[in-house]
Amino acid sequence: MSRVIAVSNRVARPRGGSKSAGGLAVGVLAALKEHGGLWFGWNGRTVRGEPGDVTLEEDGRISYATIDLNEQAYELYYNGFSNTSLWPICHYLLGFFRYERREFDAYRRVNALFARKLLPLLQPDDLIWVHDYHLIPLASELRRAGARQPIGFYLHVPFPDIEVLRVLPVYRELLRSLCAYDVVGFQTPRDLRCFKEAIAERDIGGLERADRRNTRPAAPMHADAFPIGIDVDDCQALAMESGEQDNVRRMVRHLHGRQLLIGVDRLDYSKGLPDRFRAFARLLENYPAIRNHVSYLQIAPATRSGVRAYAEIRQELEQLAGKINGEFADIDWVPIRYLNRAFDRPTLMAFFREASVGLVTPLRDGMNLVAKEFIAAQDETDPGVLVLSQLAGAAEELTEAVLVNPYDVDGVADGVHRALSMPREERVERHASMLATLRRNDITAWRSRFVDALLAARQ
Ligand code: ADQ
Repeated sequence: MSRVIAVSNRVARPRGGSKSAGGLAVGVLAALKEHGGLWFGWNGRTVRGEPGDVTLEEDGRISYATIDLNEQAYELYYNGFSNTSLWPICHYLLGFFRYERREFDAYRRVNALFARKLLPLLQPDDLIWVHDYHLIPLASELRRAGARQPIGFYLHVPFPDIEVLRVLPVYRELLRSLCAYDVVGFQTPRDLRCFKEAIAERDIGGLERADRRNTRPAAPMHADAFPIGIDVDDCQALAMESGEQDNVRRMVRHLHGRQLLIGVDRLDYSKGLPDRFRAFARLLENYPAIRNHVSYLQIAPATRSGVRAYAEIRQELEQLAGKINGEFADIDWVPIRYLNRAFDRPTLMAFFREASVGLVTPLRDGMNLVAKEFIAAQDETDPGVLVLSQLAGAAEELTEAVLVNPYDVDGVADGVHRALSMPREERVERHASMLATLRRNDITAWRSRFVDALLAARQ
């Protein structure tokens, strides 16, 4: 059987099995376990000078190969081009977009470094699966260095409409790099359509296919939608098993019988948290009868603290939560509890199960696995309701959620109110239908479809 070689910016080494590995890591690890394989990427450490040799660690059938990155290269490649140019473009958030040529140069250099370090570890039968926007040029770099194996790319974030993409000065170069892959995968049919439209412009795909013929037998690039799923049974089991944990019981005790609204996100401006906080305030304003009967718990640990916009949003949220609590709190009631720290998966799943409403309102999201985990964690006989942004990839599958436009503060408030008052029969029906979708399209389906596409590319 062919080995699978997963490549991503960071290597997520699991500590404590499925209890600690989240979304993407679960899928990648399962593929590596089944086929045997290697996970290659950055180890999370920066160094002053040149990065040293690859560190190899074995764990059963999986090897982890990691490298350091130079401090300055990391700053330009990761905080710079990846997260200040590409991330905002892919999320249609042009107010956060900035472009610097030297950051793009560093991005290319880090991709070339990844290719150089990975090449000696490859075997002829390997299938290479590259993850996410940090590594778009990796296939061209690997081909240039002589790799002949099938190489696939999976984009976890949205692929933007061509008119948004055109804001990026180097968009053509990136499109050409994408066409150097044998398989290109997106979250949703919408992303796929946007990609096809973009490469049809000036026949970028055709040009690149002609280039590829010089290095390896020509085969048409296979582009498709592979919506990422979750391990439904695992989420369900964790939610049920963890209900008696001390932190879960403490959380429930403090509700004093109130209905729980929950949000769990990385602290990221694309997740729509300030608008969500405002929508919660609007809910209390527009529906005063529910004051003191609901409690909103928002969990959002900081990420990407090297990017200024991420520090700013943290401050904005602290101020907003303080203001809303100041305005609406009572002597026995704090409306919003905003926790700036991470919780392990068992605790999160148990929190989801306790909640009447799951709030997932990103301004744009590739998929959003929290939406799917929330559904999986519910008690099927008395489930909570998902209030979901129409602009998340998950909304294309979870059509029985209460769908809202995250920019429409009154609309979100109405959606939450509707969710809070939804009769049990309707909740059970909607939940059952979404759970069936999640089972059909779970994490195993996702990775086996992608690996099959890579195998087909070899033929
Ligand atoms: P993310 O933007 O990180 O991922 P998401 O899909 O919501 O977003 O979360 C990924 C995983 O992280 C989930 O398993 C979730 O439980 C966990 N997680 C999120 N917030 C957490 C918190 N506060 N504490 C602990 N765990 C938390 C990117 C794309 C998404 C896409 C995924 C997978 O932006 O659109 O769904 O990749 O492809």
